[in-house]
Amino acid sequence: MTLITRRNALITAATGSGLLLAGCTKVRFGDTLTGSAGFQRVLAQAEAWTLSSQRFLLSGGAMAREYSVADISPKFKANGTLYPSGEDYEDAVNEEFARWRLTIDGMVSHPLSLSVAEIRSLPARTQITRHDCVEGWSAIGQWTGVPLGLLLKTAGVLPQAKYAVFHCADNLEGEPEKGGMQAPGQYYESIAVVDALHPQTLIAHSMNGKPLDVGHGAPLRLRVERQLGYKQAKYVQRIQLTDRLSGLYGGKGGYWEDRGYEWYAGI
Ligand SMILES: Nc1nc2c(c(=O)[nH]1)N[C@H]1C(S)=C(S)[C@@H](COP(=O)(O)O)O[C@H]1N2
Ligand SMILES: [Mo]
Repeated sequence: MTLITRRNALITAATGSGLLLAGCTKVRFGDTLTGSAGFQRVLAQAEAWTLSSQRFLLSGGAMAREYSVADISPKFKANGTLYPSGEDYEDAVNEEFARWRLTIDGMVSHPLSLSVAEIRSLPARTQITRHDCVEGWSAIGQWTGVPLGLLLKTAGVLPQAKYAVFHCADNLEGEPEKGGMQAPGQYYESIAVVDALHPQTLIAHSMNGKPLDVGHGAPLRLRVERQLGYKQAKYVQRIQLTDRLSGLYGGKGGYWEDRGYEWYAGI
């Protein structure tokens, strides 16, 4: 049994790296994208990242289970914020996220700022995983995105950084039916740097082969597959590397954590 599981993991590993290489051929040299120094730096790191994630897999690193295309849920519920309020997000939708940037800053040696088009052009990983929400529902979906580890290697995480904090575009309105514990607030999340570097941790731009829709977090969301649904931050705009969570929002490392939920939320 263990052997079979292990074999599957290795096959997954091989497929994963194939995708990484295939992703490289899609890079559009000679257009405006080459103007971005950050984008070029990420590309230069891609091979080193492929090697390091392969090493992780071969050394038996724990992977979340991956499913087949036939397992994809016909309906994947959207939960929490379904459409961020405010004109800024509405404008961003109308202009197809042309001016949306993902910033990586804080305890890094080279802060990065990438457009959605740049992120879409980077080497990608595709994985089919099960999403588990604490509210008691699960769904299997296929996610495609750039490994967060590749972005973090490029940004150069400083040794003292312990957490990656994801700042989202939505203010989640109060939902009284959730026990009255919930007050409105900016959605955010955080994970440990070691989980951010895991090969299945992605900044996803596509779901089931299509660009993310608004309900599921367009244009960019986190997938951190060994943790619960509320860790999977949608509408991500900024990733901040830090050595402490106190002082950010409610200080407990996430919107739901600030309202009493567990921080690690492993599955
Ligand atoms: N920005 C943001 N991210 C979020 C939420 C949210 O309300 N806002 N809800 C979380 C919860 S509780 C779950 S279960 C998943 C739902 O993801 P989905 O809408 O793609 O199903 O997103 C998580 N990430
Ligand atoms: Mo959830």
